Amino acid sequence: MKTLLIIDAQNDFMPGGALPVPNGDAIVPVINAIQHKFDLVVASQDWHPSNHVSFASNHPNKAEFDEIEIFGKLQTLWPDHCVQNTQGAAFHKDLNTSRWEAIFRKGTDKTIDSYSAFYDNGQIKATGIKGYLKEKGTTQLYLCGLAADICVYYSIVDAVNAGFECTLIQDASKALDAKHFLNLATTLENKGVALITSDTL
Ligand code: VGL
Ligand code: ZN
Repeated sequence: MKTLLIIDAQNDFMPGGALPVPNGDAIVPVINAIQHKFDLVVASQDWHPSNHVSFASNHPNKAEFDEIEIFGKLQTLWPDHCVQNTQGAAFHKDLNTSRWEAIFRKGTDKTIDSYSAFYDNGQIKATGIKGYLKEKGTTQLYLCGLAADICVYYSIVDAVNAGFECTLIQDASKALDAKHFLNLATTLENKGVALITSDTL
């Protein structure tokens, strides 16, 4: 059973947004064209309170893109983005959401960030998506969205560990740092993840 998981296709990650991914909006028509090929379509949504720990603005002596330690792990400090109930947190207006059966919100706890759609960065709290996808009968999980080198990457790692057969749809994903993503793509391939383009679906 084939499921498509669309990661964080939100305005703040699109050109003109608070934390723009280069060419982020190029994924929208690609995603719209492929959704009908899946048995189930779900999405994640980065959904932060304004006092979130990952925002540089909440650390008076730090700058955007500085790193700090949270629960023993390095955390990049981001511009304020995907604040709950703002336009920046909304999905791109051209994205067809009619087939989406569920949206999993993440990053809602102000004390910890959550890149993956499965768990927070400390692997403490689950979103429930693993159990949801299993109960729905998902065996093959196809992932896409923004940003390929951050939230898509960490979601794939958790999905592989959860036992799903994973595929990354490359032209339906864009990275914040495309060079860095090339290294991560090799890591994913070594974990058995298939890297494809949407024309082969
Ligand atoms: C993301 C940085 C901070 C993402 C979310 O969706 O890739 N990146 N929050
Ligand atoms: Zn975020």
